[in-house]
Amino acid sequence: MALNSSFLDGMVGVGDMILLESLSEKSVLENLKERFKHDEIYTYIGNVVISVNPYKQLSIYTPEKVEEYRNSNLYQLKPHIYAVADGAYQSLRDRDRDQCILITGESGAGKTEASKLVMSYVAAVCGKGAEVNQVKEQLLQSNPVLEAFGNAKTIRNDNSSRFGKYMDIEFDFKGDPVGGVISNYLLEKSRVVKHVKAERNFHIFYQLLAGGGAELLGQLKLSPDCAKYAYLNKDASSLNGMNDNENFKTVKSAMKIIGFSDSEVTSILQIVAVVLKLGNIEIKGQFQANGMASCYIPDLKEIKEISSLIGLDAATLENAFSVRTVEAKQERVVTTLNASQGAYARDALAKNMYDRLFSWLVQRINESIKVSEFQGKKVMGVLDIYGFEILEENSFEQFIINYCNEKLQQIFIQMTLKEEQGEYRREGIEWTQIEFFDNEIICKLIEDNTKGILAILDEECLLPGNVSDATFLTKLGRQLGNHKHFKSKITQNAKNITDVTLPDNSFRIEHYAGQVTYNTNGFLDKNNDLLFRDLSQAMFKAKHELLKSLFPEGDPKNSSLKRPPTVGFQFKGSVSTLMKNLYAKNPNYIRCLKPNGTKKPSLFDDKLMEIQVRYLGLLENVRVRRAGYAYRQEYGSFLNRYKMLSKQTWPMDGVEVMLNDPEVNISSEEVAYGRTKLFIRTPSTLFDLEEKRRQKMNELAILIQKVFRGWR
Ligand code: AD9
Ligand code: MG
Repeated sequence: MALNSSFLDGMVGVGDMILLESLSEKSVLENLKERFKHDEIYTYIGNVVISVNPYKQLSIYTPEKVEEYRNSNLYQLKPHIYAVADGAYQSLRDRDRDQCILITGESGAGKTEASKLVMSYVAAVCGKGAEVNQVKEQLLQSNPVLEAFGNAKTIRNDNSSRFGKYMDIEFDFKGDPVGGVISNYLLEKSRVVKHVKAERNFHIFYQLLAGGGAELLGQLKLSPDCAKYAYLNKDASSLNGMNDNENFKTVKSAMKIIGFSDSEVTSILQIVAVVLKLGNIEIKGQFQANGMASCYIPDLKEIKEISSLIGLDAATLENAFSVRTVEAKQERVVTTLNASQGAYARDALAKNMYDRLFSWLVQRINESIKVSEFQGKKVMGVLDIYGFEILEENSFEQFIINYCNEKLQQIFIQMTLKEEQGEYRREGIEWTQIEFFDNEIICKLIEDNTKGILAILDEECLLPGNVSDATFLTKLGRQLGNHKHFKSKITQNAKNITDVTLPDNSFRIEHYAGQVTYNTNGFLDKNNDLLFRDLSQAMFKAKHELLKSLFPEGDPKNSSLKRPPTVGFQFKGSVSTLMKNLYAKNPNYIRCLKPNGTKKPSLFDDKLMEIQVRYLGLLENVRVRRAGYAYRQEYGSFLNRYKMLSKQTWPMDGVEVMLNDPEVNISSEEVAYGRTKLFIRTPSTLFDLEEKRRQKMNELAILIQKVFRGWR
């Protein structure tokens, strides 16, 4: 296969796995390993780029590199994420095709870094000028802000995204960025109140304490000492390689660039402070004279300080943690909360407050970067969503994260494997079917409208009366017990055990990426996500404008509002919108792999890599690309672009006539004629055509100049 020489020069292993001599899982892995050893972290499978996290800074992201890749063809230079970004950008600018960049891989594999590299590359190569530069800056600066509030140190990644992010960058007809829209998906808000020892809460808490300075912290009634806050884990409060103090400055400056006013920043930080202080409210139990359990707050210091920060009467706040009012059929019933219910209410308020603040931040950024209706729009979507997670203890959050990853895998399968094969079939091109694992069955197991796990969970959440995580699990066992990818177990003695080897109260899904056992404790609660009305009503009474706006359901006028949809239901809806959005665009894939589980540079853990290569379906991907054609285009647009290469197509039209012209000189092996499209087997053939076209254009330009001069 003839490829542009610069693509092969000095190449370690093969830059495109399509070129592997013998294809097997072993050869794919060895190729990645060999390249990784030489710091070649990028490798193609056709137009998909595989990226192996180097866990060290490489000098391959310099402005010179940007220049090198700018306007290059994918195969002209060494594989690089810039080449993919450039290909997507060129196609958007020159062919008016909306693009999406889909970045997948497990936690710590390098997705967020990849998304930032794509964004900074596009920012570097598109138009200049004060206005455009301001838009670019705003778009780029959304990253540090959202990372501060939405990322945290986990066991797997010191800067793990705990929310999903999809960003549409919008361009005008010239290809200059004019703005964007960010969508956020389910923040892991349980982290606000609880995280395992070796992990941390969201970065912003530590940044504020480390970088706030005496004056600001004084105003917020905070101490700089993390150990003083129950929601912060003092063991992991400082992180190697992460400077919370410096990062706080970066976040504040980013907010300014995006257009946050000083008073907005103050309001945001006040809410962050309130969340921290909520965690320090100690709630104790007691028994009332009538023998009923109730709770009280022995030390009112935090309550008073929170009240003064948010402009709320301290007694109202205190009361909201000790009673619950239920209104049913025009009757108000007030019940007292016991100590654990009081603590539950406190934590629920902290989680909700933070979560709503985060969503508000995204909306606020969107206000700054949104595009006016009149600017012509082409769109590049960048998806950076939490990676597949298998933890020791997996809960509702992992279930949702992994569901999302199933959907992304499905879109990958559909768009590359299925679609590729389907297209050959539709176009009547000879093709041998390739077997691959289709994860549709797992997606259905989770999201089917009636029999899916999410539907069963919702049904249980909406049922009145005696429902619990255990009744939910029993139902799962009963309805899904025979499913090939599902197993469950309540307790040793219960009915509906489908696998005795499972721990109690759990179910297991055989995901495309491996088996995951989910503990159902808390599933109903997390899916319901109900905040006691007393809490939202108290928050709505606050004078703090931003905080008040985060709890609209606390407005007495809204007291008859229907119950909000469940978390699972909302998530399924937003994932489905996302999928539609992605399907409508031309996909570009960056598949990130994690070389080891210890975040070490230069360590290639064969076993870990093998698992990822297998579940990402890389081998099938290579097989499909090898058997297939690298490039295809509809006859009409193909002819439009290249007809100038052959005299015979003037005036007679026809792709075949043109390609058979000895001057064009394309081997018949290289092309296949489908029903509506022409298929080209190898990229180098396309480069040939492009090069010839460029020469012709030059000749034409010279000719026009001559004619023009002749006229003068
Ligand atoms: V998660 O699902 O959000 O937990 P990601 O996003 O896949 O995960 P991330 O991009 O955050 O992982 O990368 C993890 C760490 O690997 C980064 O903080 C860097 O320290 C390191 N990394 C990733 N990509 C690169 C790279 N291209 N060059 C150098 C990198 N270091
Ligand atoms: Mg990330």
